[in-house]
Amino acid sequence: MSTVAAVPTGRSALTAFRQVPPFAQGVVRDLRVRWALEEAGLPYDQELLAVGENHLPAYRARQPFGQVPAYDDKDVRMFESGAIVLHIAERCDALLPVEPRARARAITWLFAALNTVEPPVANLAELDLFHREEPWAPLRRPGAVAAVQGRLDELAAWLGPREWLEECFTAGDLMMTTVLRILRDTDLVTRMPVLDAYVRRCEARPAFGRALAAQMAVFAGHPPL
Ligand SMILES: N[C@@H](CCC(=O)N[C@@H](CS)C(=O)NCC(=O)O)C(=O)O
Repeated sequence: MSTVAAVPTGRSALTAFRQVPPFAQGVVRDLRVRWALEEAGLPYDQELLAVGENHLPAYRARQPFGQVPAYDDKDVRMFESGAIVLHIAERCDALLPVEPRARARAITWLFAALNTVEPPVANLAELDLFHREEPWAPLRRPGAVAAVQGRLDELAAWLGPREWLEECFTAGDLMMTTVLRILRDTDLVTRMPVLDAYVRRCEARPAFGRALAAQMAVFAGHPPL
């Protein structure tokens, strides 16, 4: 019996920002959902939010933290990019293997990306993007870099000569790539040949190209902030 859940009957819709500062363009977290939908071959609509609209009560009823993305496929309304990607992945065989053990391993990597690698990465990004001028920033940064480097070393040691985190590309690779991309303004990933090649391999997937182009097209069509 197949473990692939039924494809949602309704067309999916995700929320995204109409405009963001240049440093965020191409890494806003709706990219993860767009990529998953592209890998799954599911068409989707986008609901674009103006700055501040994400904090209105109507939106918080959908996303309690006022963040993007939120998601709706007429079957279920969701928030949290990881949960949404997993939901989509469970409905197609492009992102999660059908074999139960391989499927569990792929889900493991999805959580590892979000729960083990992303926290130090996001901490460093916040420091660099939002607190760079604070007097305490230079004191904190070395420790923040060391925490990221530790995770990157461990990830590179796992990957070694592997093409993907497991036997084939899965939602785990999708999520890990979007996390590593947050470091794009540093050389932390690009100076590590294993990780640099891995990210490039994932980004070379046509579905990623379509997802990125779709996010960037929104910003190109709206006046800069
Ligand atoms: N854990 C959330 C994080 C979402 C998130 O941080 N979204 C950012 C854009 S990438 C956002 O909406 N920021 C606006 C805010 O927090 O006010 C997820 O993965 O969906």
